[in-house]
Amino acid sequence: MKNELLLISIASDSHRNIGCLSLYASAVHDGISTNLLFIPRVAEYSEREFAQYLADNAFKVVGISLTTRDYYFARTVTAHVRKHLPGAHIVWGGIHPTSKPGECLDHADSLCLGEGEVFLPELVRTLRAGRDISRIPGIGIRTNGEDIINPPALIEDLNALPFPRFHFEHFRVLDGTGLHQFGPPDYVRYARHNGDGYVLLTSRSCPHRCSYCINSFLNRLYTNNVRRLYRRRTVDDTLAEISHALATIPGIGFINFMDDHFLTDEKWLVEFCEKYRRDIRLPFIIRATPGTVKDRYITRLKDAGLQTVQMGIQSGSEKTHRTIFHRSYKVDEVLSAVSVLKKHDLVCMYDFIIENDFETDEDRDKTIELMLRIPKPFIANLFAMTVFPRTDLEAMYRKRNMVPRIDPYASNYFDFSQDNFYYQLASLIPLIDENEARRIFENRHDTAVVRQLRELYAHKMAADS
Ligand code: B12
Repeated sequence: MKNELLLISIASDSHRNIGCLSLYASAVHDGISTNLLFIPRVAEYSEREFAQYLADNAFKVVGISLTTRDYYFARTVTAHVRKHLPGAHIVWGGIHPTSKPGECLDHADSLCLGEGEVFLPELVRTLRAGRDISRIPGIGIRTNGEDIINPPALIEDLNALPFPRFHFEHFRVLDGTGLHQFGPPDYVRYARHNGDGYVLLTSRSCPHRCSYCINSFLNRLYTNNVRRLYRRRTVDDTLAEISHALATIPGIGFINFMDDHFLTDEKWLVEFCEKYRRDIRLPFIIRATPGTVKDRYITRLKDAGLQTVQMGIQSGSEKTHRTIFHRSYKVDEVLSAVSVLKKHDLVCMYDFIIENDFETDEDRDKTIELMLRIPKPFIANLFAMTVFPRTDLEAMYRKRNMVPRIDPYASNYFDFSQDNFYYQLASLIPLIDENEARRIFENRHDTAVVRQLRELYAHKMAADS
């Protein structure tokens, strides 16, 4: 059947929707005629163009992928599908429907909780055959006012999944220039910060459950029905995906591994470095956690092409790590990791959660003290704490009757109170002279110094814009 399924990604400014791309590959592998539509900029969305596209194609099933910040726009798109393609079955999937099925069932005909590569082809086949969809693992539906939510099944062997494919002829993008075929220029335009990079994952889930991360919820969601939550693809499967991408997408300049923990398994790393160096040879980016950065790993990875490491440091307060974040990092561990990365002359990006309602100024001082000890150059990614639905952090807020300042449905991690002393100083530490930064920090109770910091920060903001 032609044009049976339409998948819609509304991730802002991004075609790097790994989930959607993987679903597309699985549906096509299953013989389902599928189109993938990117709507990367809400402000450029046009109902008229979208309606025309729906009328031209008459899809039977429309799948929308959403995170929490996409919820309101997903509702708009869904309402337009209902209006312009009334017979279509609308299924929502992604982290938001997985964590908040109730409110999503107010809008979608069905939901996919958890991973969708097995679910989606099964849903399409079941609908095609006119059979009952209510027994599909991981489905959420509402019948007669009652929500049926089936426990999701986890995909045990990631290598068995077909890897993402950029079938440009079946990809569309709807933006300010209208609805058109997705082409290589869109690949670069909607790459967020990644330009000509190719983004992928070698693993899924996470052995840790940091309170602010969605894995603190997902680990609970799957606990009862899986043997092993953290799964990693083989090196060969990973490299086959990269080789395929390089053969299909023109001009890829680097590879961006999005795994939270790239450095988990030494045997895997040794094989990876050998084969990546031999077969791919492009610069690459990884993410790591302080406890896993070891000189012998980084030496090999550097030799294979490692260029950038992003690492979540988050706070300089061990108390915050232990009692709020539920991750057991020691300052010494962080300092040892940053010195290894410095030694190998890598581009270093460190994440810090600067605005945190549970911290005292004493904790915040510790973060600044730690930042002052990190060898430069480094890029500081500063975040204000965002509390996502169903995370352990959300439970902590609820327990203490506290309301987070940032709305995860609307804002983002960068939405700071601009007059925040710690945020201003932390933004400047990587950029200004160390003694100057130290002087400001040590005189932080002096109003003239605070004023001076504000001016320096305003100057930086003006330069950035
Ligand atoms: C890679 C990644 C990114 C990448 C790519 C994002 C993307 N859209 O794919 C980049 C760097 C661009 C990114 C950016 C951001 N991210 Co991000 N990101 C991740 C990360 C680490 C992995 C996501 C992933 O690819 N998973 C693997 C795929 C296979 O899983 P999946 O996406 O969930 O999709 C599967 C299922 O959900 C389901 N499914 C998904 N969609 C659909 C649709 C249908 C129809 C069906 C049936 C099924 C289905 O099937 C898929 C395949 O199994 C997650 C953490 C995590 N563990 O998920 C955070 C995460 C998704 N990101 C998050 C956030 C907040 C952001 C940012 C807002 C950060 C910021 N301030 O800029 C931006 C927003 C990006 C955007 N526009 O969407 C949060 C979202 C929390 C929430 N409740 O919304 C997460 C969960 C991290 C966290 N804090 O815990 N991110």
